[in-house]
Amino acid sequence: MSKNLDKHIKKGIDLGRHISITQREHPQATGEFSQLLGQITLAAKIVSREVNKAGLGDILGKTDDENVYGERQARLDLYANAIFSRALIHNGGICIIGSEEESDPVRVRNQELRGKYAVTIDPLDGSSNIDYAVSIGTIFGIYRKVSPGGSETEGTLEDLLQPGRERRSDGPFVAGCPTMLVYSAGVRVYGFTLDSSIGEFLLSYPNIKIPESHGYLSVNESYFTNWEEPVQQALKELREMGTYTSRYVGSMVADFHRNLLAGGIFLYPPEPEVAGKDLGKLRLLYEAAPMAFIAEKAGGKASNGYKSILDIKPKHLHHRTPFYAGNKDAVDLIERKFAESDKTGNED
Ligand code: AFP
Repeated sequence: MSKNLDKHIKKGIDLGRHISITQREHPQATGEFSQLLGQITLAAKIVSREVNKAGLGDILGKTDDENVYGERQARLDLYANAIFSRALIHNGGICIIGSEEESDPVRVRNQELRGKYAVTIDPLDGSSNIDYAVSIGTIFGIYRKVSPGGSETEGTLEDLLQPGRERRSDGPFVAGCPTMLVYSAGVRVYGFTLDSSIGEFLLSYPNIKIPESHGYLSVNESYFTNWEEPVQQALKELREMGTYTSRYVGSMVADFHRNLLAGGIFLYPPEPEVAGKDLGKLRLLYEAAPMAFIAEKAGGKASNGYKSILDIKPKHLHHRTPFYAGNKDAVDLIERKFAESDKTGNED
């Protein structure tokens, strides 16, 4: 960001104005990316409104449907998926969406609506917490279309199965108290807080940097005995350092967001002997890669124990990965423990 533009990025400016100022950094920009972010913001506001009044209507609870992972879908999951899909398809300038709630990608068939971006989305992460007034949120990721034909042609799987490093922008939106939207377009990480009285996201964190060497250890410790030794040892050492303490919500957007601001590490290790969890639980495309992008842009790190999450090329839409993200020193320690162990590594 040039110094000249920098002076306009002050706390309190609204997201729309922020997007238009930062767009001036890119003289070649056509405004399509800004339009896409605008649509994501609009959908985030609608979902936030629904999440905050959940309980009052009939939107709580589970449906009889299951997603592709065999998890029962919550009503609010499906609602959020529908709101984001509609906002993105109709006015987002995208060619394809990969959603955690859909087994197949959704292609934009209408050429007039189609644009040069591909989006991945977990419409409501932490949805098993919906009924308990715990913060939940959306995780989105934006790639440029790489399949041939530009916006003349429909998006393909190739547009979605790109390593995280190719991402154009990522962010979580956390619907809680307060509701926040965090995003990075590749340089800084910005945080906006929703002022519900005026319905605008206002800049509250102009340049988020994850603190170093202290904070929270966020992991579901009930699986401890299922983890590999390097993870167990690293956690033991982190605890012994005395600068880390434990906090786990069980809603990654909330855990990760707290650690981004206060420091710490979020872990979802593999459980090699547990069916379906040999690579952990988190999905590379929808959960791990967008959070890794934010972690790295905020000066932290995200790894699968062996290499950066951003360097893993997804094998398929629902590829899972072990995930360790947060303070650089804590993630380095985990990588070191794996490197010292005699494991050959679960490369990806
Ligand atoms: P849900 O969206 O099904 O609630 O899953 C949330 C999540 O992917 C992530 O947000 C949590 O950190 C993690 O699962 C919690 O998993 P455990 O219940 O195994 O700790």
